[in-house]
Amino acid sequence: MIKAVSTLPKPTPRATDPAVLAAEIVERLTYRSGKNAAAAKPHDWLAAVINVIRDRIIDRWIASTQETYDEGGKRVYYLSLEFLIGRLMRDAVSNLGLMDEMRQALASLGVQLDLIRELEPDAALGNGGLGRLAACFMESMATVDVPAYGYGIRYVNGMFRQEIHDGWQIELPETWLAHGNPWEFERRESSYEIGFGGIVEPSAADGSGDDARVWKPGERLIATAYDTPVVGWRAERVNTLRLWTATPIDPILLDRFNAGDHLGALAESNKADSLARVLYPADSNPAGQELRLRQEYFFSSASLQDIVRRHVQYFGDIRTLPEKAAIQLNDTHPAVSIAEMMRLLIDEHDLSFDEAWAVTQPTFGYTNHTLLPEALETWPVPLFERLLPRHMQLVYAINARLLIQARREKGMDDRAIAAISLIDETGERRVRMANLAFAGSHSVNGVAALHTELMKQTVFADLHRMFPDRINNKTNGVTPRRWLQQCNPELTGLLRETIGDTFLDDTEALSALDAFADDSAFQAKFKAVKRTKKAALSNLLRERMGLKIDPTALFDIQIKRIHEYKRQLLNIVEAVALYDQIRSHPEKDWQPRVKLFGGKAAPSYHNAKLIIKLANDVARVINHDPAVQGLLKIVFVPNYNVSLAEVMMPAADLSEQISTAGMEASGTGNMKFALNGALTIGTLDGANIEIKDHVGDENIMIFGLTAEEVTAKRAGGYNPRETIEGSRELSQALSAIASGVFSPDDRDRYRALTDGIYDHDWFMVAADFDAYHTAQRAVDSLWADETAWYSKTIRNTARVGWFSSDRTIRQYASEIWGVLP
Ligand code: B1H
Ligand code: IMP
Repeated sequence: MIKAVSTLPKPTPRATDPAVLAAEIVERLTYRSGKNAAAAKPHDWLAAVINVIRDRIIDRWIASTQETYDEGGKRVYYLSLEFLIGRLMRDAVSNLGLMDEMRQALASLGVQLDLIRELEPDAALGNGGLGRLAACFMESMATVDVPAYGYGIRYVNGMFRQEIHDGWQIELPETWLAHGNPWEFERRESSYEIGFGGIVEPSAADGSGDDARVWKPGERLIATAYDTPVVGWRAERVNTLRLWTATPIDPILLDRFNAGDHLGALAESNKADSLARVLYPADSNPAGQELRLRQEYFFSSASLQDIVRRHVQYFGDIRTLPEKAAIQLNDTHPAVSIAEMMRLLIDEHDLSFDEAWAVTQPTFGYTNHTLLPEALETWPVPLFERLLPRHMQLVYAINARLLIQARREKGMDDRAIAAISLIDETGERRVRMANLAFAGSHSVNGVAALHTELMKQTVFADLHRMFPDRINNKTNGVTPRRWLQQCNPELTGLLRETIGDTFLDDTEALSALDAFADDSAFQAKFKAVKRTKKAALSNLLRERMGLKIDPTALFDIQIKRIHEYKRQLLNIVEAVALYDQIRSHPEKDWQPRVKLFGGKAAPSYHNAKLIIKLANDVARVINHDPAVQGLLKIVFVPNYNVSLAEVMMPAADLSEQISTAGMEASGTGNMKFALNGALTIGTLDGANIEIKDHVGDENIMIFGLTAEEVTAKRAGGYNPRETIEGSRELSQALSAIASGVFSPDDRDRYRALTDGIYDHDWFMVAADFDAYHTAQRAVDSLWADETAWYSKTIRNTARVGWFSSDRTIRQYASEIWGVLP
């Protein structure tokens, strides 16, 4: 049918000099968009540029894929319900090393790269840290030359767009695919049937002794792959991000249509469309709806069918899977994969249960990202059984073996057995996805040292006793390409002229900068870069919000999902206290400060939405009070996303990382700020602790209770009311908020919020207030001493190179996946 590949003509690899790029851009404009340069709109230029860049990527993509096949080595599969990518154009151009060439090419056509760049929509297929981590990992796996595939869902509507109306969050659909997606390629040949519901029958073969069953799903639909190339630094390797869409088997039921049932004829089609359509916008607290479980199974099944098909096709024997594939579960969202793998091996590949387990367990790894009890995913047994009857059987079978083994262990009592069980029997019976993921994986990792320690002590204590070698730590990292080079070319330029280019390939080489921390000439340059980035943010705020912000003020930034444990409330209450003090003591040497907030609240999270409203209410009052003399400004920046982060991270002087100790698994924003020369004010939580260890105690502002102290306080005797009454600043600030000073239109708006602090203060806002307030005043004093300030911020940039996701991925590769490049 097709001639031998070797006899076919080969495409000529694309040239990269500016003249060729410019000519090709014009060619694409003409023959793809049907426009000449005079008629071309900025979005036409963007489309042409992406097209031209894409060709260069494809050359490398095909070469990388071929290499992986030729070498027949082990592949990594990263399964994640979220990939929070952002824009791709600058990333691709920069990693191909064509930034200057492309700029020149466009300039010769009278077009500015930075203007058309901003027209590209963000691919926002994720909520926050977990999704962005997956995106950083994809880039780093390509960079450190790990053959890897990301697997996820091609949501038509990713993370919602946030507008602020009268201080309240409004959610609007984000339509990133509205004008097509030039980065993706549909792969019609890679499509799989996915079933739900129905019945399970004994194996047709014989029956007794055979572990196989026949699952006859009541519903079926098709998963089809869309591939996006992921370019590593210097384009050494280009990996694949494979996202699934759902389509009906019968797009229209013609018999129904012809019978006049026009809506019913489309029922199947609508059902399939809605399955993979919307990202659940809940960060940290899983939505327990049926559609969510369907999404999880849909993408898990499609991905595993693809992985198994590829393995059998190229290696023949499914039993060798653990040698050729490492499957990493990004939290429990794909944990049903453990049962699905067992089903594929037993029912479709004729392995016995024990043989299947011997293939499954060494293949999977599971990463835990949170210990919050409300965040641990469980599914009601009746729902699980109705949707996935065969998987329910397999979960019981896995559980039976697990619990029999547990019984044999020394010192396992009924309580321990109940905690280890895959089924939670405390109330309505539920399937515990974390226990399933733990049991079915050879490695279970946390994302920062403290978090991993707490995994062993709390949620997984009993499983850890049974499998003491399974839990390990892999502290998170961020890609220095997007989070330094691309978002801060000014700082990158300064670093290159100061310490050379080594750090571009080895972020830890930034340590050479330490020698310049006290050099006044270098400090002046570092400060000038920071000023440029602050001016850029000020401009953005003027354009988007009509605000006038003084770029010489201290930029104090808290940007992350709005969550009580992240304690935006602590920050706002402290701002109110500061406001009081400025008014009472206008004669003091106050340092001008702008407090910036950004972040989305889950639509159903009442208190988080109230905190957004409070930030806006407080901003309105403070920003308009002449008594403040512009010394304090509060800004809530709407629609925080990856692209906004790329502007805000480099503009920060102070990074707010103030979660209740023990509750933030890692944090990754903390790393991005420090890398760009911001000082951290933070608690001993998540990766803050390791950041402190790297930058040194004197270069970070640590305050507040430790995780241990939080636990002890909660265990007994904490009386928040007493604490509040013992702090004049705190009690005044809370009374002002509670009594309606900031909400004259609805005086009781914040009553429940403040009552929560008085009554139980679960998140230790009152307990940590004085320490936080004191640390903030120390920040003021330090800011007043410019030399001291910049020597510390420079040391932050110099010493956080270890938090590169290249380092993290190398650790996963050697210690979990066994694919050391
Ligand atoms: C993190 C989540 C999360 N932890 C449930 N858990 C979700 C949980 O849609 N859901 O149901 C979505 C997300 N996200 C974050 O992961 C941690 O809070 C951060 O501390 C951590 O830095 C990040 C990456 O490891
Ligand atoms: P898969 O790995 O079989 O899913 O194929 C995905 C893509 O990899 C295909 O669309 C091809 O572009 C490429 N591919 C598949 N098989 C080979 C091969 O044997 N050599 C090189 N590339 C391949």
